[in-house]
Amino acid sequence: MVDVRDAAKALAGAGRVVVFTGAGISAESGVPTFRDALTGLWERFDAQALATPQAFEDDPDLVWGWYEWRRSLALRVRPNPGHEAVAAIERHAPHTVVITQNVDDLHEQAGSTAPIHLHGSLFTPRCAACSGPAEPSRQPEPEEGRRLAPPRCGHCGGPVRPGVVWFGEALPVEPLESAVQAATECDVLLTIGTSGLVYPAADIPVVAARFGATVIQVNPQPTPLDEVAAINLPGTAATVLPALVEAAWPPS
Ligand code: BV8
Ligand code: ZN
Repeated sequence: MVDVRDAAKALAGAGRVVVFTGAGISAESGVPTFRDALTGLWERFDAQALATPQAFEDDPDLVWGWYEWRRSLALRVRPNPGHEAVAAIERHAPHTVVITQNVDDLHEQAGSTAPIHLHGSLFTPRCAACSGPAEPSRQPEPEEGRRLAPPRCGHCGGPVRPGVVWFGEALPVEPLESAVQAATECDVLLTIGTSGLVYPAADIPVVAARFGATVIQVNPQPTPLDEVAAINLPGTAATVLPALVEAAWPPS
């Protein structure tokens, strides 16, 4: 088991905490990461190529079908002990801000109050033409996935698109500003399950370190954030995080 004592000491002593997460925290719930090869209808595609305005323009049914498959999967899976530990940190350390790159709602399902979604959500579709909100479907999608024509906007008839940030698109201003603000003010930043390769999100742990925070990384693999982190915990979210919380706040 990874030695979490130093990390637990830093966490228990922190006034302000930021928890920054990527796809790795949802891996043990059964949600593929962006590093994992795609399956089914999309196996011959690269996630980074599909998650673009160009791909949606070229083949809207393929891309809409992919996001509906991911939404349906997110509805089927459950938060894991990693997500639950993050919610526990919020209870023990009231000045905690959760910032995620994930578009699933597993942090919310685990009890996290208001995680900042830097890259949007699978549950907030909108019109690609007038940006009017659209109702997310609750229908299950077939396991192997399918092409699916995007619904039409009830207001202008335009195609509905996923409420996520695609590569080449600017991040929504307010969430990004709140995330950067929290990073400049925190004493400890926990970065969990991210490869730290996608910008500007990957700058968040760097900003925190630059403003004097202790950065703690939880990841079974090395990443470019190894250099930024004062403490590296080489393990999985669902195994390391519960141990870290128990060491930081031993049950009385
Ligand atoms: C923009 C939503 C400009 C959609 C996503 C600077 C340098 C280089 C390139 C750029 C740069 N600035 C901008 C760019 C371009 C680009 C970018 O960063 N490209 C990279 C790839 C080189 N950035 C953009 O395009 C951004 N927009 O720059 O706009 C602009 C400005 C003004 C006006 C117009 C335009 C937009 C980026 C957001 C794209 N959308 N998601 C969707 O989900 O479909 S990004 C998406 O990929 C995720 O949200 C996430 O951010 C990223 C995947 O990364 P991770 O979450 O880290 O996951 P990954 O699979 O990579 O790694 C998993 C990790 O977990 C691994 O390390 C693994 O070891 C670990 N792990 C595995 N199992 C476990 C585990 N850890 C713990 N426990 C486990 N069990
Ligand atoms: Zn519209």
